[in-house]
Amino acid sequence: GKLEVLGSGIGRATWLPGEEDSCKSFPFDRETNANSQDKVFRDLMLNRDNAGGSQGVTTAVEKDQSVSEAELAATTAARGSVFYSRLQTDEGWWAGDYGGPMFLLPGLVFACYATGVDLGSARRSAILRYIMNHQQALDGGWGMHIEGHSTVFGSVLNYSAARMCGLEHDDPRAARGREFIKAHGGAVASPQWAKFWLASIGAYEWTGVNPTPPELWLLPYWFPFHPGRMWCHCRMVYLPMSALFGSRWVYEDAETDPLIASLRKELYTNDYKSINWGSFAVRECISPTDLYNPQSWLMTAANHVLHNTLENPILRAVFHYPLDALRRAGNKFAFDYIHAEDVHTNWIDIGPVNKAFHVIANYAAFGADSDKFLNHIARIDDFLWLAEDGLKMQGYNGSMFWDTCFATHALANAVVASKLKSDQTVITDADREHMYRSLVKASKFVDDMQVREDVWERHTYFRAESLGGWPFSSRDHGWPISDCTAEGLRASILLSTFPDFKDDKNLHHIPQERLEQAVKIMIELQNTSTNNGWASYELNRGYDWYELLNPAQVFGNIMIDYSYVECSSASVQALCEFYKHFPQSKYADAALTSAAKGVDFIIDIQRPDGSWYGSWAVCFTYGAWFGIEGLVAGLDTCGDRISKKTREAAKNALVKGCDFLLSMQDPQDGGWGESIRACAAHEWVANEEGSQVVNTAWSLLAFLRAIEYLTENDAANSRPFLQKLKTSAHRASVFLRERQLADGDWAQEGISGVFNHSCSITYTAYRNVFPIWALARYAIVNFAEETKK
Ligand code: LAN
Repeated sequence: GKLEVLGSGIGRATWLPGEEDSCKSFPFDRETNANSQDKVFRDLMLNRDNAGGSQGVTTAVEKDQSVSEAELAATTAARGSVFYSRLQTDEGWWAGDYGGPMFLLPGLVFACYATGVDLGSARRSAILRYIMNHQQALDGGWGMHIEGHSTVFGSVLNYSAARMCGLEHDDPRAARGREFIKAHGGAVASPQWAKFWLASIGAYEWTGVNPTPPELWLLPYWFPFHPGRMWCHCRMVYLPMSALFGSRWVYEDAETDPLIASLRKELYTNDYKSINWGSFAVRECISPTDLYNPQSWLMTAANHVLHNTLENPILRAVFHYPLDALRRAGNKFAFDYIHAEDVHTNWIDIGPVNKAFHVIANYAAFGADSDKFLNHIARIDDFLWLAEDGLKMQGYNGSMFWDTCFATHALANAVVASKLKSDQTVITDADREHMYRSLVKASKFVDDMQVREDVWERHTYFRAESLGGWPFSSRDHGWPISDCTAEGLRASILLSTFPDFKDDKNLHHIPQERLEQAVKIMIELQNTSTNNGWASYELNRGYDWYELLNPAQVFGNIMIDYSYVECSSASVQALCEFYKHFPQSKYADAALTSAAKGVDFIIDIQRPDGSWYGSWAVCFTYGAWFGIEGLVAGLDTCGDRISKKTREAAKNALVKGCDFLLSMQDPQDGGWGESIRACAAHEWVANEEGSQVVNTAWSLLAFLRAIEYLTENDAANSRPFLQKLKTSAHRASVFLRERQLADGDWAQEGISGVFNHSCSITYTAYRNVFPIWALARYAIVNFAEETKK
């Protein structure tokens, strides 16, 4: 029967059940490009009966001498928009492949296997297809993410999951996988998280897992180290880990299941029974292939001490009364907390890792027939996505809201650009109408997605305020994020003030009061006691030294929520935008003060070479786009809230930022191309395949903002520099145009997103949204110039 889904269900991207086979109709060759083109979904959307409107017949402007680059850019943006709006769902959002990490799907497969959830043969075979598609031709292993080198982490998890989905022991691909695993030390050499997962299914022993004691939840919050002070993603993964560790949960049939017995042989170089699980050597063993973030001496010492005291069976027997009571209390809090997180997120959960763990935790605590467990099963499809490479687990329950905000800017700018040159038909009326309708639909979704209340018992469960915020995916998920709130606010203001929409009854205007709620939450999220920047979900609650206790080995900088240029710039921009449109609001003044302080942060974290490190997408082009947009927003709006000195510093930072980008532009094709490896290296790494549209669009957007600002405020002094920027922008526009495909799409190039410095994540929307946005802006800025002349 159909499982009941809690929550509104709006923005739920689960069109795929029953369609699992359709990936077979599209070729996928990892060796050419590890990224799928997201063809399955796009094909489905393009062929809908109700796709309506234009079929992308926007008049192409012939490339002759009389047509300016700006006109060509406007046309290309319009064509791109018409195509992209055909991918919009009826609820007004855009979705796309949000895969990339390779360590998520196995968690879900393990959880379902161990709790007896049948994913169905269609899903299983599409999952198997995905895993085998991403086995590396080079060495037979699997990476941590689709563009990464093979690791023991990726390999033991994917190998085991593939076996659960029907990969035969004697299949030559399985043999190659085993070969890689064994050559690198077997499952004993895998990082903490893999050991944890394997222990849950009974293919590793709990005594060989470094402790994640649930007792830590019982510490008082004023204690300097408390899990409630950790970055929410770290906290929410540690949570079920502590509960499952605390109860040493193991798949009940592990001892009799032939597949588990076989995995115990397949994943190890030695006889399973002979392994000295509790030894330091086994617990701390990790393959060099996996070690992005070597564990600190402090963490090693803490592991050792905890393992030999709190987890020592003899000590536990002797002091069983206090120790068991503590463990029971720790477990109880952890399971209550798990339930609260389920309620807060309508059983979606904050991310894919705790989602899979919570499936097990609910099974363990409440049983297979409980509503609580079944509510989870009903929300599994939210995380699955089907593309040419197969069925994958996404990094979140989607990126719907985030993508919709950016699409709104892109489309709105394309509409404006298409109307500036009335003597030249850059777009048909039918197509423009189509774009309007798309924006109107988006306005409903933006409205729908704003969070309307704080979560239940939020203080007990370390939750910040939610009322007025916007999430990254959907309101059912509900965790608000600083920059998603900022983008939501910006998109709402843009839509509400869009000149052509004044009388459109269908447009959703968010009332001022609710916009103020968003402003309030953003002001509260500024880290005023440290650096005046914005972190992702919450205020920074911990300390830098928490990183010494990072147990993950494969990720860096995950322990606390740091201030980021992206989150800070988006917040500054949104607060400025709010001030401009609502100067009478009771929050206007506070918004401006907050934005002005934010400018300091953006200046402070610029690196000496003029670059900004982008933490959530690849990498310095993304950082520069935010850095520059944030600075200009502040300079334009904050008036005397910014001191003379800061104003000078901001201008210098702007020029330095542009200089950095100029130095990285490809002299041949005028584009920019950055590799995902830049994120781990913390320095510019050129993309091996050359320039890419997404990096180029970010750079172009940054330049256009700088050009506008300098032309307006400093034209006399910066003439030669402006000329450089304009020439460079022209070349970038040509590059973006020439990469557009005949139907208005752009090809998926290298992966765009990243998290925790080391793992890539797919944003398929970016290849459409950013070129459209940048080209449209290019047209608008240049038409303005032409008119002035
Ligand atoms: C995301 C996705 C969105 C992203 C932005 C809003 C773009 C960013 O500006 C702030 C950080 C945020 C919210 C973000 C944080 C880390 C996430 C949640 C992810 C990259 C999506 C997946 C990732 C999550 C941690 C993956 C699960 C893996 C673990 C190691 C727990």
